[in-house]
Amino acid sequence: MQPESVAEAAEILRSAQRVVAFTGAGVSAESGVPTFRGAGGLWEGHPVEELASPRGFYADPVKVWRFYEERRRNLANVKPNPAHRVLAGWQERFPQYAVVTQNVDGLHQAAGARGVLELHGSIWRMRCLGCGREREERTVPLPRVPPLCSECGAMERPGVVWFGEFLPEVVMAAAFAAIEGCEVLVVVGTSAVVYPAAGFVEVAATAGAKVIEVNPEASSMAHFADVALRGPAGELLPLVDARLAEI
Ligand code: BV8
Ligand code: ZN
Repeated sequence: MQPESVAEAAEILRSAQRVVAFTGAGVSAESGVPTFRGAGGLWEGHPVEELASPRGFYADPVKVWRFYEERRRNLANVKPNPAHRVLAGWQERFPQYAVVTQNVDGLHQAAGARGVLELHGSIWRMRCLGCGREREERTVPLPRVPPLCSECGAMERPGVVWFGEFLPEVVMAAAFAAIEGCEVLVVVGTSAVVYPAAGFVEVAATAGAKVIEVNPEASSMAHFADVALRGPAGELLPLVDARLAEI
């Protein structure tokens, strides 16, 4: 049985030319990656400020690195789920398409998505605090924590955007352009409470885009949604994709 909203979502997408998928931690939930907020969330019991902010890092780099190492270790064995695969597949379907994610797990890319705009960076990237060198590092566990730059010997930090830090300018500009110009914004698995990313939903809606939300719960941007698919993305996105193939 397909919820009526699946048919409505497919109808909105059917003739769309410019589509953006905007995702949060919920799109990776069915891959076994804990979300941030809600029961068992990553921030639960963890003082966010101490673990995902520059001040927290400089106060105790080893503690923060241990937090990121544990997430890298958990992520090393997870695979993309059907939601990631549908969103990657849509790059063949829509002439203008972008995946804009708040996630740092790299699962959209692992599912085959290209040109993914990572607003909050990547847990697989490191940045040297001395010379600024950035590198991809997939080794788990790291040979040493905190890692040191092989060029200048200074300490490296995770290549993610912490609270109180600006989002990467180039990525922000590309995301803004894609979202401002899209006809349909598919918002998948985000509570939409972290800014400036969350503000993208209002940008799209104000620019006249149709908004489809895929989330078991109503996010704080749900009032912008034209259609709400209230359930797990790993189940609902394949239904929308199948429906698109029929119409
Ligand atoms: C900034 C990377 C300018 C790290 C993250 C005071 C001082 C300074 C700044 C602020 C301030 N007050 C407010 C701010 C702005 C702040 C902010 O927005 N805070 C919020 C919490 C109020 N933002 C910032 O600081 C940003 N920078 O503003 O710079 C500036 C500079 C200086 C001074 C002032 C301003 C930087 C924000 C980036 C932070 N980094 N992550 C890391 O990962 O360790 S944010 C973190 O939250 C993750 O990236 C995550 O993606 C993001 C958003 O969370 P969600 O993805 O939405 O995940 P969540 O768990 O919340 O929700 C999951 C959803 O999935 C739920 O709705 C659930 O129902 C749903 N779901 C569950 N299962 C499924 C599902 N959906 C579908 N299918 C399922 N199966
Ligand atoms: Zn260096």
